[in-house]
Amino acid sequence: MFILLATIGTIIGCDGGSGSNHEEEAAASPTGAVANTFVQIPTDVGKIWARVFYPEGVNEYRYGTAGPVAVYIDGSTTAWSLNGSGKTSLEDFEKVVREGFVVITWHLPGTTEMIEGKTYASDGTFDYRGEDSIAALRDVLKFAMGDLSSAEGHPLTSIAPGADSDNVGVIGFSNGGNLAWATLDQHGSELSQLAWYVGYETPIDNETRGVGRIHSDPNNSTDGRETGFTTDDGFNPHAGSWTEEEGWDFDTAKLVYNTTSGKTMKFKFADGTALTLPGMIFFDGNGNNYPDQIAGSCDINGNGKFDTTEDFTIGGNPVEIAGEKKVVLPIRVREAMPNLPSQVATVTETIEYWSKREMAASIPVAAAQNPNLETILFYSKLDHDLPFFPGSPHAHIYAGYALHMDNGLWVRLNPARSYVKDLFSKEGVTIPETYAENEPNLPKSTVREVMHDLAAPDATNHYWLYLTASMNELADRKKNQ
Ligand SMILES: [Ca+2]
Ligand SMILES: [Ca+2]
Ligand SMILES: [Ca+2]
Repeated sequence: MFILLATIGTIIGCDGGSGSNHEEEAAASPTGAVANTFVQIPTDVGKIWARVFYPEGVNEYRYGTAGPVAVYIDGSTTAWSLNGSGKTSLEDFEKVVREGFVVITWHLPGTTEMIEGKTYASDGTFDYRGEDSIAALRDVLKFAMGDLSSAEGHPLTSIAPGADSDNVGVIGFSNGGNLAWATLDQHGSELSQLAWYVGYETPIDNETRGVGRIHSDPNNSTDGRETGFTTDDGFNPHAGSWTEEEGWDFDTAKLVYNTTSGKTMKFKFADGTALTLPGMIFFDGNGNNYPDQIAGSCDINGNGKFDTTEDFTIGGNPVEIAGEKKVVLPIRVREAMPNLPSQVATVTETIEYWSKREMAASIPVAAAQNPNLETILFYSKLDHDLPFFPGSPHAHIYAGYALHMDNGLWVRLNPARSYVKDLFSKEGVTIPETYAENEPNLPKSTVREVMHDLAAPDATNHYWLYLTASMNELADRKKNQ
């Protein structure tokens, strides 16, 4: 099966981005020109298309004739484009290259798209970021680290001569972070040269997702929960609690699967097809065993949030298991609901699915194989994906931080202020005064209760600047070791 992506926009290409700031910025390097090329990487699951962005001039790398390499992994559960995606544009990559990096983006197996009239089809079968995607990423990383040449027999340095195989890192963009860590878990011994990891608000495990989703906010223009943000009201009032020790705990008796309402659940698959399941799965706030909604929303009283007296519907992830299209729920939800249709993954299938798709379980294994890996976990007060459990602010960031600390990895919550300031000033933006400088490797007990205070201000418009600052800091640390 191939995944067809629409052609998106125009290639920004070698002539760089737009805006006067970029012209002035060129003073830092002779031209700041960015080149890019498409390349096929031979992997265990066939040839995978990748696209390499690099400085056009041989002396324009971060450290003169040499510079770090960043491998990008996009978020969501589906495929992404070599031409940029919703939250990451080619211009974002080009800004990173102007900091002296080589950036590699790539295709999941079974992904096909057309860019400027040419078709790019990665071999293999799209597997919703499972075993084949993990194998493909391993080999893309080996290409980045100079251990593997392209399908045409060319090493990365034949494209980008300054690519430093000792200074290679990964950008785990949102759910992309889970694929990164699953790969380091399964293939860490082959990837122990990987120097650094930058994460962007990755949902660390299936349990923290029980809190709801930002995109479920019933009204993006009102601040229903009075948090200071208008878009974080997709909070599940029946979520219960999350703790580092106990994980997710909630009242399972509130979970209901009702098939008599005439309502259905629709799930979209990567090949464009949809699976419609009869009935609805939901937390039953008012205890009537019926999914109460008005115009498709559980916000019955229209106050812009989901109240404990209102219902809250549960979504799932689409996947194919042994050729069958299925929907996967959070493990504890699935365990609490034995009588679901056959299109919902069984408990065993659910556990198997998540074992390859959440970084919580992978960090200890990965850390043991690569104890020198250094990480910056970037997050802001307004998380782009998940609200947080009351009493456990930004639990899914904290959980990742805690696992780094527990397993002896160097880790920092958000980049150093100096790196942020540098990039913001290049863009003509003032660094927010409230930006917190968090020392690396702060004890867990120091950060646990104050994760919200330590978070960057709302980064809606600047997340790529923060990510680039994080990459600059980690690459420089590696260079200076
Ligand atoms: Ca809202
Ligand atoms: Ca109800
Ligand atoms: Ca409400």
